Amino acid sequence: MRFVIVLFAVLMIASAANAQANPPVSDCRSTAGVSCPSMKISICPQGDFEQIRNGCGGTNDYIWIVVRDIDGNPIPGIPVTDYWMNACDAAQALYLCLNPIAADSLTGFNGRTTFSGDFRAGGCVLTQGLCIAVQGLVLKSVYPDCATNLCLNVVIKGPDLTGPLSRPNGIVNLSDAVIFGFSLGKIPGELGYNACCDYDGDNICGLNDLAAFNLHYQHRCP
Ligand SMILES: [Ca+2]
Ligand SMILES: [Ca+2]
Repeated sequence: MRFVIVLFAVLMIASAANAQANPPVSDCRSTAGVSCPSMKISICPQGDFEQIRNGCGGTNDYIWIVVRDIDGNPIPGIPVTDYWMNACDAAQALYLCLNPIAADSLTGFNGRTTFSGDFRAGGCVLTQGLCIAVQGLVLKSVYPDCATNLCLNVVIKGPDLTGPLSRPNGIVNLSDAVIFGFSLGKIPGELGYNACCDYDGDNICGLNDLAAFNLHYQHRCP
């Protein structure tokens, strides 16, 4: 009998500790943002093109998130790989590698952390921005309505634009080179121009972009 009581007590303590360590995330009370008004990141599935910290022309930029529970209390200690981002517009959906983004740290006592490193994915998002998910929940906006996905003002470009299903597929290879080749030397308005191939944003798919494409050729998700 004594053993049963002790076991019960241990289970109750373990259960309470678990509940305290891991309250459920609220997709409505949590929120996120970008450190500059409009961010642009060129990405490669291998994670070795631009980093989020380079997204506003400098080296110190970031995406931030504050994770809260249903009561609005911050949730500290969220693991760094419990997140993903993708296009708000499903038609521009990215190909996400395993663990496509990692936070810079666990969420702090205020539920906050930042992202400034790699984004390992393929694809291109020119309009409507990115949504962000924590522990599988896509954040909603704006509290208390929370009727739509929260969309961060981020433009994504990169060399992996297509694959066997005419979608980005996490590898930069010949089919992507064909798309890039059509756009090379073109400016907006010209037949074949593809803004997704203008990585440096100077309104021409030019030699700088070609050099970057070549650098990432045959790269793939790790
Ligand atoms: Ca591809
Ligand atoms: Ca360019």
